[in-house]
Amino acid sequence: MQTAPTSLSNSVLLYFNPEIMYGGGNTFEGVKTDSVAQEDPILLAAFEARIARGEKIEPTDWMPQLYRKQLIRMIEQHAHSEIIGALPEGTWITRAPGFKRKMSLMAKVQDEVGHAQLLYSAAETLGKPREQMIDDLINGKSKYSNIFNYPTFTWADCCFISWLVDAGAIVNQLANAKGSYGPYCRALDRICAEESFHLKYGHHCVIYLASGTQKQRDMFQDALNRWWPPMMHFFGPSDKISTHTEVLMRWKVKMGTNDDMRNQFLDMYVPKIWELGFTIPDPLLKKNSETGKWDYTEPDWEEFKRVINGDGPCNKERLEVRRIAEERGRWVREALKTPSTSYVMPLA
Ligand code: FAQ
Repeated sequence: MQTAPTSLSNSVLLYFNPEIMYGGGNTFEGVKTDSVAQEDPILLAAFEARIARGEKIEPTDWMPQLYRKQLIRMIEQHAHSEIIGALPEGTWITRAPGFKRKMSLMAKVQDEVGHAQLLYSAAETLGKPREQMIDDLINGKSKYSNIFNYPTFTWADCCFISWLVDAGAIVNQLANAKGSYGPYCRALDRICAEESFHLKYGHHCVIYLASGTQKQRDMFQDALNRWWPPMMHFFGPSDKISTHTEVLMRWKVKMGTNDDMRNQFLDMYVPKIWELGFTIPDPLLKKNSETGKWDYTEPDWEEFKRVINGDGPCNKERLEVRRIAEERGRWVREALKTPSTSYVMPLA
């Protein structure tokens, strides 16, 4: 039986032990099991009792390998989503309409990158080095959110992201901030505070378009038509086919199922979109008075699978941009690692 890690340094060391190594993007070669059968039943029961009491699990506490593995997978993917998520809007900073919009968008994009840093730190507490997470992203081994693999052709696309993608992220993350893993929850608390501001900014941008000229309204309607299907995918596959929901909910990492989150988003934002006079491109979308849930056209899960597995419209471009950024920043990281390096005044 595997012994329980008793301290963070122990758990970090475990990472480098090929026998019991975990991590490695989506594959997690080190954890040989997807069950808890090999865990000490007494430790496991105590761990689950703590979660049931609503206690936070901290990095130095004992945890089942499967909990560690699932957390690394999910937090790492979330971190990648923030850093890649900065790209579709980032390209609009220079083209944002007016100085105030440019300043706000620049601040928002910086926040998203900051969220990635918080999340990488949270994932690192579980023992997977940041460098390896970045490598796994660039090599296409780790996933990141489907939605950032679509192009932002117009300013309205950018407004859609700032309002509705941020809204979706908040629905999911406000719930999960009440989850069980301390470092992730604390990162989510801070992220949600900033995302709420992004949401207000995005809503302001969309109201401006909605109350503008016909051309501006058409531009947002066109964005809504293109972004609605990936937005429905954003909350993850339907509960019928989700693989990880059950275990993540049992351990209070996820505080709602994918369908719950999708439904909550529809509840909160469909009325607001309709209020602005836009049409959601789904003829079946309506609140079912019997179930109290939204009926909608089943999202195209084949497209979703293709996109999250690397074959979306912008996957290659997004990863290439990250690869170049990584390469260009290498000298900074090297310099930081070498305390003896002397400061050289730049020539220009
Ligand atoms: N995209 O079994 P499930 C943001 C994968 S942050 C790509 O249901 P789970 C901020 C999943 O990984 C957005 N892949 O998975 C921002 C799994 O594959 P694997 C990100 C997805 O974990 C705003 C497989 O499908 N948010 O937007 C997606 O239980 C604006 C089976 O799925 C988070 O990461 C997807 N949408 O539930 C930034 C929040 N959905 O790993 C810039 C934390 C599923 O077995 C601008 N994460 N997959 O190979 C979560 O809440 C969960 O991980 C879910 C997925 C709900 C995303």
